[in-house]
Amino acid sequence: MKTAIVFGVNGQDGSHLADLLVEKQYKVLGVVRRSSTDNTDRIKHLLKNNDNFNIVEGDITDSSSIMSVVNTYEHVDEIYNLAAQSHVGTSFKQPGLTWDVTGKGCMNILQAIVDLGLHGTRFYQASSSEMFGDSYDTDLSGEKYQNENTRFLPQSPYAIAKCAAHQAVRLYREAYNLHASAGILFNHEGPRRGDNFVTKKITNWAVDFKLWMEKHNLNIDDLNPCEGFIYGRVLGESIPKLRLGNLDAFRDWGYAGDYVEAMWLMLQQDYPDDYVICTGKTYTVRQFLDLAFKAIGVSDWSDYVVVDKNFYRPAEVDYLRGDSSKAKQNLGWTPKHDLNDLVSLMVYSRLNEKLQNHAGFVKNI
Ligand code: NAP
Ligand code: G4F
Repeated sequence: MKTAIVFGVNGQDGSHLADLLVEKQYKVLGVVRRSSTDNTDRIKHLLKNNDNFNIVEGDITDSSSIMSVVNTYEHVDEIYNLAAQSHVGTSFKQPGLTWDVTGKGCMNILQAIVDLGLHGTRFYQASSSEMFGDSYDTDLSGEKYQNENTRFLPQSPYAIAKCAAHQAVRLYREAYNLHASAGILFNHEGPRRGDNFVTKKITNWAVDFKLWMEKHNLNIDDLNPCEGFIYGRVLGESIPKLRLGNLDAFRDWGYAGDYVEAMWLMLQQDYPDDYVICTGKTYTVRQFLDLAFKAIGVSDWSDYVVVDKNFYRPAEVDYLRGDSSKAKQNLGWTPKHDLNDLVSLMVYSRLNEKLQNHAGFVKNI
């Protein structure tokens, strides 16, 4: 039986990857930071039902903690580093912490692999399209894109830390002959996405808005949007508007469940390498809003959304659209879901979650 260690297992991607590895009959050890409250919501279903899935406490900023985690199994086939301070906006407010976790944390794991002499262990690093920042290439039709050959021009402390980690993977691969690969993943989302990323913030709000209208038996014509609130027919019936930052940024959004398959495929190759993983299509946040509101039956969201400068970042990444031809050719990987699927999935699972929670069911999406 193959063994894998997943750092960041309770995050969005970590939980999808753990599902995939368990399905492939791996014995999986997930690493979770200590928390004063329960932080295992996304992996509860695995903890309950699977003997081949276990978790252990650990922190990638602490080398001794990594050493003891990595030593748990006699032989580790694969180590995935998905742990990070992963919010770009937060990285401007906590640059030091972001550097320690998102940058140095990766180096700590690589060094542990070297120090423990784990030459048979394969390593995956979660690199990011944020590393491209303001940089792009242009294809023959004049369209902008980024691939493995596009230079990095990071625009946030997060992206700088990811670039450092990415370079560490290349160096350790060359210097120590490690089977270490990096997936340069473009934005990927789904029902398990953290609540403060833009897609989740929008789909959660849209569903809550729909349920609020239903609860109070309101139609669009009954609504009175003014200042930061939307009012209903009677006093006390109100809901705060959705507050967002820059609506004009372009992102290449895919489904997280598809992207973890690419991570696994990278570690099944004879040779380690770096791969761009994306859909190849790009949309603005504004277009994402259109789709999410359409999914709840609202054609014009402009009265319900406030553009709030507090959600702007000191520097923005304006345009991301990937080209994953290399992954298609070498890994046989292509995304299975498009943006319409993604929006439906996020909207309907939020609806499900709200209705099931209401009826007292346990959520497991
Ligand atoms: P996420 O949901 O924020 O998960 C990050 C995970 O890292 C969480 O489990 C978090 O645990 C853990 N973590 C944070 N600090 C840690 C520390 N010091 N030691 C150990 N674990 C720590 O992020 P995600 O969306 O799943 O992304 C997974 C990885 O891919 C991240 O490295 C992210 O930067 C990268 N990435 C993501 C995307 C995307 O669009 N999702 C695209 C490109 C790259 P807590 O729950 O305790 O915070
Ligand atoms: O959802 P976001 O916070 O994702 P962002 O910044 O693109 O980063 C995500 O994808 C990266 C891969 O490219 C990952 F490496 C990273 O870990 C993370 O998963 O923001 C998307 C866009 C940005 O342009 C942001 O300025 O949405 C814009 N936005 C507008 N209003 C907002 C908001 N973003 C957030 N989080 N919250 C808002 O209210």
